[in-house]
Amino acid sequence: MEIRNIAIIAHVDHGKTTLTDALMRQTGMMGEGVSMDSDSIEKERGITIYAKNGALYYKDTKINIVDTPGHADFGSEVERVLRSIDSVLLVVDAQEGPMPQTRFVLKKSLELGLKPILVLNKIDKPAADPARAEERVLELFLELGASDEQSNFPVVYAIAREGIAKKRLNDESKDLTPLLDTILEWVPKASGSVDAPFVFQPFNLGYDNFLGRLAIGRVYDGVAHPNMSVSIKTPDGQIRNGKITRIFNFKGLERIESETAEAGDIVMLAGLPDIFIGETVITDSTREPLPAIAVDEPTITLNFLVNNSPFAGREGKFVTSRQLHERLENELEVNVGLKIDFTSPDIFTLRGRGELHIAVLLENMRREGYEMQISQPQVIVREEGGVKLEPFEEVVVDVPGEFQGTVIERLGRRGFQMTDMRPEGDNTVRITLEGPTRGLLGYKNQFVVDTKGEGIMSSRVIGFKPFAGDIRKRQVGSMTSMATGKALGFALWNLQDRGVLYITPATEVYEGQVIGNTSKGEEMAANPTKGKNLTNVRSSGNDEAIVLVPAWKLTIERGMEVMSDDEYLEITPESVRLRKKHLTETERSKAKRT
Ligand SMILES: Nc1nc2c(ncn2[C@@H]2O[C@H](COP(=O)(O)OP(=O)(O)OP(=O)(O)O)[C@@H](O)[C@H]2O)c(=O)[nH]1
Ligand SMILES: [Mg+2]
Repeated sequence: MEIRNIAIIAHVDHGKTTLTDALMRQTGMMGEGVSMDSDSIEKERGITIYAKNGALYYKDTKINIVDTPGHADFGSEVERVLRSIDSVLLVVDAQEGPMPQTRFVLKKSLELGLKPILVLNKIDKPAADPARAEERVLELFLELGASDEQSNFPVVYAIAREGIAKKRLNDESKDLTPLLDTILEWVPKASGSVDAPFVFQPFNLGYDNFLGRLAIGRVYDGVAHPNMSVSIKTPDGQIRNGKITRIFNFKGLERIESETAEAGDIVMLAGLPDIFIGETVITDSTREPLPAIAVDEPTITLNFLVNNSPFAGREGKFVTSRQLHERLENELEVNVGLKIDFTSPDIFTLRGRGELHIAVLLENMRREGYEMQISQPQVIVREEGGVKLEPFEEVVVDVPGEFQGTVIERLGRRGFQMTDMRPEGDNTVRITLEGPTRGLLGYKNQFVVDTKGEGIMSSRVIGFKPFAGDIRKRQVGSMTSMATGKALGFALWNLQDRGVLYITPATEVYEGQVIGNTSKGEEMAANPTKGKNLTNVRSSGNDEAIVLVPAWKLTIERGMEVMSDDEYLEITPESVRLRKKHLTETERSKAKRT
């Protein structure tokens, strides 16, 4: 059977997963209500976090599809997939046109010589403008130095959500057949010879409690069988031996145990406990290894420590340093963009690709029953030839015209310079800026406030550049509890004029816990447990009713954004609390003096 290998790439939310799901459903590989976004956090947030592969059968051809995440934090997931496939579906929202991550994933694809198929999706949106989007995509191809052949890409118009695709805008169509046919027409047949010695390279890792580490990758040549002895070569030529114990193929999202893995196919192999992404698995040990698969370096870092707050251990099942260490070691098995320094027994240093990248790990851990604390995320600064470098990002914002001034000014103070501005439909402008990642930490929430929730912002790291010097951020001041006990509505009512509260009445707090931030930016001690208890008053009518502004509930990401460097974020299965590193006023002033 012929095989075609493709990846679906795009900016976040442009419809990759919806399209993949629809392709799977049309070809009978997946039922209703099943999605490639199968992880619980993916389902909740509606975004893809992990690259996943599946396979479908169409007209006697097996099509392996890798669905990739669009969020910039997970860019390394995309990068390592691209080398192992033969073409990409570049999905672009017909209203938004190309966005920062479109550029990133297209650039990587073109560099590898891939010939993309353009899918202009969401043509059903009232403000969709497929012609303009197509023109912008072509501009982008040319700007990125695409060859003539690459710029001559086929275009398919789609409403992924309805499972419809067409080759011309005014064609009639009721399913995705036009897209499937375009794939067969344009994507080269998977190459490789079943008669040659076996060559395999993993682009993804999996883990199974019984089978251990699993390697997902492409068979370039040859055929593998269970219990076959192999050699594993690192990109720099070191060699070790191993044995493939079991083999799995894909059908839909399912893995199906198989007796063979053949040249051209994407498969999963068990039995190689120390295999890593980018290594080459071969039977002819004299063969040169395949080129390494590069993964972008981490850009932010934070400390990770045992929860030692007064409420530690109330909710979590796993709270010790040893348990955290073990869990993090396991994470490193599959989380390629993550680095951890375990040198100190109590404080681990995590380095990751962005706040969301790390927040997802923390969220997974709390759901599994872990408790922990983290310090404020910092960008990674490094030296090269005596020059101090820090990560820089490109930010693209779409905002209604009336907010453009505020956004440019606010980002300007955070070290960002505008590189482009153009109208984007009625009364919306698209502004492109460049500046240090450092200036962006803690900005997301401000952006929502500044644009009254109507702005869209996306960003991606563009590399390390010389340190941008001091930047002026608005410092958030903390409102810190000086008592331990239950928060009272009346006390909170008294405090709410001073800033934004993170807690609601009856929340248990401890001394040194940060219960809100102050609007003027000053540090403030408060007693949320003091005052008359108003429960009776509230139940007896409205005469003396107090009206509380809804609390700004902390989530892991919100916490990471507002916390200062003298604070920890405490994360447990049920709660996210912000606290001072030093819990009492006395300790804090002592710490300040030393
Ligand atoms: N109007 C419209 N909405 C669509 C269409 N296709 C997808 N969507 C919606 O767009 C949103 C994002 O879709 P996803 O498929 O999750 O996008 P994605 O590209 O996989 O997102 P990430 O993996 O997080 O980068 C969802 O709310 C979809 O329902 C379409 O053709 N028309
Ligand atoms: Mg997705």
